[in-house]
Amino acid sequence: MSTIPNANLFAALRAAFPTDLDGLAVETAAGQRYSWRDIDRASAMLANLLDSLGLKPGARIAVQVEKSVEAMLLYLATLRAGYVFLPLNTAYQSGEMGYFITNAEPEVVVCTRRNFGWVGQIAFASGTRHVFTLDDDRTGSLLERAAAMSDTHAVAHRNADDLAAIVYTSGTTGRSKGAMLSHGNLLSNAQVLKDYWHWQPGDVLLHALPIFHVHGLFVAIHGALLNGSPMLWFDKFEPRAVLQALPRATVFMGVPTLYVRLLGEAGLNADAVKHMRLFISGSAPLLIETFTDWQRRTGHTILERYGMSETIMLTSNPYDGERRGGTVGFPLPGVSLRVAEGGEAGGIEVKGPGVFSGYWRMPEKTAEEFTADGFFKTGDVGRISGDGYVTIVGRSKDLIISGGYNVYPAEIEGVLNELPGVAESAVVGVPHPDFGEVGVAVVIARPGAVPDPQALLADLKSRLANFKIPKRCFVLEELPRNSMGKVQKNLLREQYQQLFT
Ligand code: MCA
Ligand code: AMP
Repeated sequence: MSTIPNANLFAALRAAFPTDLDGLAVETAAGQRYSWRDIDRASAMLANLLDSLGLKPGARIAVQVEKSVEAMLLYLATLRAGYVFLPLNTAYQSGEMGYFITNAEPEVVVCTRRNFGWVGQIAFASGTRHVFTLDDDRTGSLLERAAAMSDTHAVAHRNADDLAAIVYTSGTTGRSKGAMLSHGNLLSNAQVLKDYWHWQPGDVLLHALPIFHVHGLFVAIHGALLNGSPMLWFDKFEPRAVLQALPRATVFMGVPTLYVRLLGEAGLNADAVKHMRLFISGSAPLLIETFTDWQRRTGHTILERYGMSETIMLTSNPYDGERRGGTVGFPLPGVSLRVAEGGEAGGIEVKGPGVFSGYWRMPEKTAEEFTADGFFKTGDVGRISGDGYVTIVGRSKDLIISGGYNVYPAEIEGVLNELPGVAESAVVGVPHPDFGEVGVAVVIARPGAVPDPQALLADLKSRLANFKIPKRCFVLEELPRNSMGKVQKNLLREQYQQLFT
């Protein structure tokens, strides 16, 4: 028997389950209840199913399914069996999925029954041996096969630097890159946040974020499980239903759009949130108006934090001290954060136990993103106040964050430029009251062509995830350029600044 402690993240989460395994672990909005024993047994059955497939060590399990408790169980089972989880947003269309699957070469793909035809075709064509289905009503071949498996499973032994997940994230140019996250990256971050946010007995997390990305999958789920806290589970964010459930919760995590939509509910007041302990925001800048409106309406001060797929959480406003609006707080314990160029504001560079080991099969890209002394270049621009608060003032990367989802203009422009009648295009982000920021496309026609903006957007929608589609499209005579011939996106941004406000 190995004497080295098991660094598998699941082992730590399982060790934090309460002693009473019959207590409530998850309750869905539809009233379905799962005990801790259910979570343990079901993740064991799914882990045994994965083990029965004879997968290679390090095999990727790619999952594109709607949010459900079973989807979370599949994540936990993948950790438990020691394979590598690859979450994929259900909005991704076939071109996007084709790229992820050929790049990651998963041995197992799990998709919805509705998408089995096309996802299965892509997967089998790129060498995937097993394609299962899983729907959000607890049906599909994955659960049918798992039902025959044993409900006990010894957690696979993993080292801290063994891979646990690959999260795809786009770059300034080119295709998406898979950020490789280890058991050690994920567990160390979860442990730091448990202390920093004062997770405590009696906590209940209201979980209403998607679980395809770091915020909902890691920050939220690990937080609750590592504290042995139950979750009130919403497959979709419905502000009214969430508001009604808040009296039973103590912790809530959201992207700013969720707070904006909750503020739109007349019933949001101090009484409705009187049992709450903590509201956390991240993934996109929280406007100071939202921060102060929330304080005024509820008496609670939202705690804003900052992170990335490549690093998990990096900074947080304090639990006890001043939560300063417009800032993302202090570097978390163990995180070294500096501003490049030594000036007032500059590129944020970070080092710490949550920082990933590199991009999947892209050693050159990985090398480009790290400094000679081992700091990761985030692409965010920030400054640090005299008393240590970090403020994100902009981004050096050309990125739009819309409702907490990242949209890379280069990707949209690449697809737009291929459409009939389009000579060239530019996509910029402009302020939006609901999503914070949305994309606007500007297109230059080919000589003699008269492209219809609505038709272009409809065409884009069949090729890209819906949240990436610009909300408006304009056909112009020419793009503003500087003397070097570079498109001046700042001028386009200024021109369309007021479009939605
Ligand atoms: C939906 N739509 C959007 C977005 N979401 N448009 C722009 N940006 C969006 N984020 C559009 C759809 O394309 C559709 O348009 C219409 O809205 C309705 O779609 P539906 O899916 O019903 O929308 P919704 O349910 O109202 O979704 C809004 C949402 C969602 C709840 C705010 O976007 C969301 O859950 N966002 C959270 C993202 C998140 O978890 N990010 C964390 C990433 P049409 O009808 O024209 O098709 S992790 C991260 O960033 C780092 C690590 C960190 O620090 O956390
Ligand atoms: P992702 O690629 O999905 O991991 O998104 C990471 C990016 O989200 C960061 O590089 C930031 O630009 C942004 N981000 C996350 N949290 C915040 C925040 N609290 N304020 C501003 N930007 C944020």
